[in-house]
Amino acid sequence: MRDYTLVYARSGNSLRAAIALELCQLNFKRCEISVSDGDQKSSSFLKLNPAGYVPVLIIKDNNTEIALSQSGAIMDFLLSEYRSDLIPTNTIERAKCYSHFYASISDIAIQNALARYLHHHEESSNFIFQRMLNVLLAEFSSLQSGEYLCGDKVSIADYAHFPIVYMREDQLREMSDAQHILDWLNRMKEDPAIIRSIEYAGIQL
Ligand SMILES: N[C@@H](CCC(=O)N[C@@H](CS)C(=O)NCC(=O)O)C(=O)O
Repeated sequence: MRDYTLVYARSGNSLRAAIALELCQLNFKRCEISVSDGDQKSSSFLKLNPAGYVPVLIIKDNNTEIALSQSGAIMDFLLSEYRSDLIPTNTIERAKCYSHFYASISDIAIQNALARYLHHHEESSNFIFQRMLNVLLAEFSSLQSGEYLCGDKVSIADYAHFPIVYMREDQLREMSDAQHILDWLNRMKEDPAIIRSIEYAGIQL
């Protein structure tokens, strides 16, 4: 019998991990920390993740305990284990789906964070934000052929993308070419797992 604890803050990457846990309908403990108070730099947290980032999923399995960092790894682990219906079985379909998944947790998430961290440097922040939007628009161009990123069925790719689209909803509303992304966002917001996770880990900018 495994025991799970999510160490998280109100943040996009934490929301991704929370969504994965909620999708699996697992009983898990929640441990919220405050990034603005610097809790992620405390010695107890650094023992879990020496990089000092949330989220961390603590997995206790019999006598072993693993602290798993990286929201993408947490989501991939949990959905592979408990919700493999959200991951295509066909290897080509799966590769296409993971291309979206990795874009969300690498290119988009990193540029989203940098645009936030550099808000005192308006020009640099806007430059990075525009680059992030370009990737986002490219990612969601596939929505023209279906309701979700990998076709007509929701998948791990949609759940991985949700946090940053949700976070940036107001900015997307100001754009003339993002209505299809907002429509997707509204569909995703009806998902019970997303509703539950937003309650404790959600953040909009
Ligand atoms: N690639 C990591 C990024 C984690 C990350 O950047 N976490 C942020 C919150 S969203 C954090 O802990 N920041 C603390 C800090 O910058 O000191 C993931 O997906 O989990």
